[in-house]
This record gives sequence, C-alpha cells and structure tokens, in this order.
Amino acid sequence: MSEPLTVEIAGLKLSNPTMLASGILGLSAAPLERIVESGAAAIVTKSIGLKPRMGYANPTVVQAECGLINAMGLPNPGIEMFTEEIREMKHLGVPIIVSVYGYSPTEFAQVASEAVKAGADAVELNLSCPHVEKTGAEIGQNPENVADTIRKVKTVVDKPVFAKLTPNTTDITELAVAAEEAGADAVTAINTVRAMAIDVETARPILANKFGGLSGPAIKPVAVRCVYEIYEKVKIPIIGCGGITGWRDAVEFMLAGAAAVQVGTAVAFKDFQVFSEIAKGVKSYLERKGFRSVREIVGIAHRS
Ligand code: RRO
Repeated sequence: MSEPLTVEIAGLKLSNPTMLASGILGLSAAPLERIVESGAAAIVTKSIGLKPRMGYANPTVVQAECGLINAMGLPNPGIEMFTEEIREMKHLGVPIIVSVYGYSPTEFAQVASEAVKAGADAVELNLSCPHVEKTGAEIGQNPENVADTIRKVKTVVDKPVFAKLTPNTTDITELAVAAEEAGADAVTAINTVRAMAIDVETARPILANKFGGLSGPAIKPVAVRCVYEIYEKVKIPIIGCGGITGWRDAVEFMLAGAAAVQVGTAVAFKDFQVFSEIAKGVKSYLERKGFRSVREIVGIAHRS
C-alpha cells in the first residue's frame, strides 16, 4: 500500500483512517450513501440483537456541555429483519462492520454468525453500552465475560471480530488484554461514559431512563487516555473513538496508539464532510512532518 492514508485493520483495507461510529445513522442503508460520499472509509452499524427492541421512551437524548447524553436503549429491528439492510449496505463499496449485542456469549455468536452470513465484513461486539441491563457494560466490565464472549463468537465467524470496550471501569487495559488473549482482532476504545442530567426546575432527571452515555468532545481526553493505556498492553490494532471532530483529534488518537478512528457525535453536530476534512488534514500533517503513512505515527507519543 503506497497511499499515505490507507490503513489495514485485521485484513480490512480502508482508503483512509475514518469510520462512521456505531449508533449514528447505522440502522438503514439509504442515509449511509451520503456518509460514504463524504469520505467515511467504513461503516459501523447500530448495535443489532437477536430480537427486535423498541428502545426507551423519550426523552432519549439531552445536550450537555461539549457533548450529548443519550439513552436510546438499543432500538433495533433484530438480526432477521436487519439482514436485508446489510445486503443493501454492501452496495456502498466500503467495509460494513455490524455492531452486535447479546445477553450471553451464545446470543452474541448467533447474531454475529447471521450478520456475517448476510455479508458483514467484520463484527464489532458491543461489550460497553453503559445503560441497558444485562448486556453491554454489565457484561463487558468483567474481563472473563469479555473473553468468553469473544471466544464463542470466534468459533462461528471467519471475519474479523472487534471488541468495543467500556471506559466505565477501573482499568480498561484488563478488558483489552482479555480481548486480545481470547482472539479479538482489534479493540474499539471507547463507548460512551455513563452520565446523567437533572432539570433544576422540575428537579427530575431529564432522560426517561435517568442514566445515559456521554459522547462528544467532553469525553475526548478520557478516550485518548484509554487508547494510550491500552497501546502499552496489547499488540492488536486499536480503533479510537470518543469526541473526534477534526483532524487534530484524529492525529492525537493516532499518536496515542489508534490505527484508525471512528466518528459519531460530530456527524450530528457538524457536517457529514467531517470525514473528508479529517482525511485531508491528516494527509497534510503527514506531509508537513515528513511521514509516509498513517502507520508511521501510530503510538509515537509513547517514545521516551
Ligand atoms: O442504544 C443506546 O442507547 C446506546 C448504545 Br447500544 C451504546 O452502545 N452506547 C450508547 O451510548 N447508547
């Protein structure tokens, strides 16, 4: 690969290091065309489970200082219905990474297997949703659960398996090490930070679910710290996620150890062009600093 922006994550070839993060527009193929036209080199879908799920009542999103707090509650049509969307997404011409959740390793494996049969180029296991009971972070805060889930999924799929990790834990590196030892092909760091907002006039929590996940620039320093710590403990690629809104943020994540980045909240706050803006900015940075590829800057903030 000679193009400076191309990256390869566990065999997935990306034309630049940006992907659409899970949870933003990833429920149907149609709106994703504009995301790909705007420069996203891969798509991560909304998290999909075995059965359809309504999600929580409104309000499901509240704006915070420098970010959003969401408690959507995993709304999704279930894997059976979603296979048709995966097939349509294949026409987008970029890798399709299906985000998968379950309530047990067996369920994760069932959904992942169906997703791959429908054409997913990789699966990202949601071991980190901060506010839905009996799944997400409730499973993913425990390294043994992380390992069991990955091992089970790896027995049924022959595509790369990414583990999306939670920052809502004492030591995220224990989760990353468990993921690597169980055979994960990459880790995504991080999901949202458990948070809440209270309306001072009504004296009540704003979100119907009370608790949600904080995303956006507010969590970027937490995410950069997580990527930096994980890079010191594992060899598998790290996909950075959390508050990236421009090329400087993307470069910061790469210097900390991210091989690629995901952009979510900025798609809602800014223009879809955020992907091409980041790609262009990263390319200029590489040229200005005399680097030939993104690979050359991954983790260099660790140099002593
Ligand atoms: O659907 C959600 O409410 C949600 C999920 Br699955 C997740 O992984 N992270 C998040 O902040 N919200």
